[in-house]
Amino acid sequence: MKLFSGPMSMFGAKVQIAVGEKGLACETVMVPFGLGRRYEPKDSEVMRINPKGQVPVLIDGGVEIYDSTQIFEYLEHAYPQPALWPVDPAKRATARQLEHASDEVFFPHIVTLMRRDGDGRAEAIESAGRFHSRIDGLLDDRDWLAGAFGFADIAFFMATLFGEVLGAPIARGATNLQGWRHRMAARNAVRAVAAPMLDYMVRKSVTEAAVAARILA
Ligand SMILES: N[C@@H](CCC(=O)N[C@@H](CS)C(=O)NCC(=O)O)C(=O)O
Repeated sequence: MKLFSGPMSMFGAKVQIAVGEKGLACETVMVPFGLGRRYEPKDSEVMRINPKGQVPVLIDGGVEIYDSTQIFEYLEHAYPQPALWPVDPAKRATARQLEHASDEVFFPHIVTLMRRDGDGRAEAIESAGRFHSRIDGLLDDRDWLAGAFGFADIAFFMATLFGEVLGAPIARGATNLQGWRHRMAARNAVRAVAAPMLDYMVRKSVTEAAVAARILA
């Protein structure tokens, strides 16, 4: 299996972690990335497989697919153990909805924080905080977002990592969420991906060593 990801790709990191959690042998190719030029010029294999020219892209034998959530679906069908979606249909639907909300409802607020002009910053931080509170409440009666550990946790961990780095930290008072992040950071597959990414961000002055240390504490 070959995975194209990027040194600062939130979506690529989701798949890297999932591959690690499933214990799969994988060659991970980090496409060239720079803070100024971003992903240009695009990798030719990524361009061939993904019309959007984005990572992650996965090649597994004859399967060539893109999009982190689509790749999660493939991984779960092709490599069911350990399961990262709940088996029960209702629980699975809830887990998928949480994974989707992490990418498509929460993360766009964090993307707003990447804007150089600072437009919409205060509102984005407030909205991210509201989402944090919602998940903090959800974690009142469970250790993981959808019951057992899985894809929803992986997606939200990566999205909150970028939130921490870009100025939307998890509040100290959100104790359930703080505990969840601590449990996430203790997982080998999570650390194996998050630690080098945070090192890269510290080296490129995207964040400070103290922030990186707090995320992985
Ligand atoms: N919905 C896609 C989003 C992928 C995405 O936005 N990838 C970014 C890196 S995190 C990318 O390759 N950006 C380059 C570009 O858009 O040109 C997924 O879940 O994989």
